[in-house]
Formats: sequence, structure tokens, C-alpha cells
Amino acid sequence: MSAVKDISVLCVPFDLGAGRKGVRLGPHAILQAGLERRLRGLGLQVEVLQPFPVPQAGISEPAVRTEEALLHLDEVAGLNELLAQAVWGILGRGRFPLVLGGDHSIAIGTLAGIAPHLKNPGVIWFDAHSDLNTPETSPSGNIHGMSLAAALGLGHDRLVRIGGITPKIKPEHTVIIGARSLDPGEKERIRSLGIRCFTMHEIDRMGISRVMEEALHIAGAGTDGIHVSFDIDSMDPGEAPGTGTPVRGGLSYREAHCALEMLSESGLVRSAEVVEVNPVLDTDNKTARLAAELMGSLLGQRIL
Ligand code: 4U7
Ligand code: MN
Ligand code: MN
Ligand code: MN
Repeated sequence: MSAVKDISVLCVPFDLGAGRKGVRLGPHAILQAGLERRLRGLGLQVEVLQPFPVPQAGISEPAVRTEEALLHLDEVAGLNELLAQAVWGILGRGRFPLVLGGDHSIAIGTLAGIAPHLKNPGVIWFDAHSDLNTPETSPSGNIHGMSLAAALGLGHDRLVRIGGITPKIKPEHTVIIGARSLDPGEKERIRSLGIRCFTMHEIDRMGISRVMEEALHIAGAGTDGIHVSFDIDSMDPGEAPGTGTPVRGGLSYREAHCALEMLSESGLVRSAEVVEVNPVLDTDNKTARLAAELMGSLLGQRIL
């Protein structure tokens, strides 16, 4: 069973790494969905930290695409430096950081905060996408599509150097689960780095439990623990409509719960984040409620 006991919930209402705005409202919506009560009900000791101080872009300032194809680079880099310190501090107090996004660019800061504590972290990245773009390959310029690359040491220098340690993670201990929308440059990078990417096709064929057994081995064997980065768009849009880059054919409700329950049972998870919940695009807070439930499964909730 998981040894997780003391949780620090860190809210990061930030959306300048994404093309569509609104994920900055995600943390509030997930708390509103009863996350804290749910975790306390599992016997966990929970602190919800003061909302994270987040830089905002000028109110009507249009996002300008620079030659380097990085939108809001200053704000994303600045935010992630602060986030890295906050996550580092939580781990230093012996607690489990649960980061609520916000767009997926914040994974750079989370992993930067983890890297000094876990010399060799494994990462399980649930996502419809692979977030392995660099400025050269990105079709959009949105940094939330570059965060896994940055953590692996690839891409813009400002992003790669966040927190001081680079690379923060190794490709051989990185797993992607749920992929079904990959850009040409990302496919090449998955092959050249040798990253294990379980596409939806493989989940269909193998079943989620075999996928998770392999994933746990890759991210958990020979590492100092696992970080779970859960992009809510890994879910099928029928379950999670409230997200900015939905893609049909995603994880079912039970596949996702089963995956997170198996992670919980492994006892190897040291930190987690759930990102890309966009209440502006949601109905009845459905997607935020799902996010809260899923984090419950990751942190020990069981059917029986
Ligand atoms: B998310 C995209 F081109 N690949 O780079 C890009 F399809 O954090 C999408 O996974 C990135 O939600 C999605 O802009 C980022 C696009
Ligand atoms: Mn993502
Ligand atoms: Mn995604
Ligand atoms: Mn190793």
C-alpha cells in the first residue's frame, strides 16, 4: 500500500502556456469539487496552500509569436522558477506535493522542484499529446506542448535551465500513456530518445492493467520514486469535455481509475499534478469533479 500520508495541495492558476485561456480557473474548480474533503476522508493529512502568486499577461495584450516561436516565454519561465521553489519546499518538509493546474507548462516547474530531492525520478505522463515539441518543431508556439521536452533537457535554454538542474528526468524512466495526437517532430523524438509511449492503440490491444505493469517497471525500477503528471485531456472528451485541446478516443473512466489505483498500490508515487482542466469549457464542473475523483484514486481511494 501507498505510504502517502501528508499532502500539500498547491494551486497554480496559470494559463499563459496554453493557447486557449481559462485553465487558470482549474484549481478553484477542482477544490470546489470537494478535493480536500475527499482526501481527508482517506485518512490523509491535507494542507491547501495559499493560491500561488501567478504572473498575468497584460489584460488585452495579444500574445505575439516571436521568431523563437515561444508565446509568453517570460511569464512561463518566471512562474516555473517560483513553482520549482515551492515544490522543493514541500518535499523538504517531507510532504507529498499535489499540484493543481493550470496548463501543462507548469510541469517544468514541478519537475524542477522534484529533481534536487529525487536524484533519479521516474515520470508517468498521462496525455493525449506528448508535449515533446521544441521551438523548432512546435506548430503553435504554445509552451504547454513543450514541457516534457524541456524536462528532458530539450528546447529553449530558458525553459531547460529552470531550477538549475538539467535534464530533470531521463528518457529511459519516462512513460507516456494515452497518446493519440502527436506532431511529426514529436514522433521522431519519441523514437530517437527511446521513450516508451503507450498510445491508445496499445491500450486497446494490451489492456490498461498490462500497460500499467510495464509503465511501473520503466518508471519505478532503478529510480527514486515516480512523479505522475496527469493531463486531463488524456481522458475521453465524453468524460472530460472541459479542456482546451480535446481529442476523441481517450481513456475511459474505468481505465483511468484503474491506472491510478495501480499507481497508488505500487507505493512508488512521490508527487503528482493534474492539469488542463478548463472550467470555461466545462459543463456542470464535470471535468473538475473527475479530476478530484482521479486524484482520490491515486492517493488511496478504493472501491472496497
Ligand atoms: B497539452 C500541440 F500542435 N502538439 O504543440 C502543440 F497539437 O499540454 C498541442 O498536452 C499541445 O494539452 C497540447 O501545440 C499541450 C498541437
Ligand atoms: Mn499535456
Ligand atoms: Mn494534452
Ligand atoms: Mn536507471
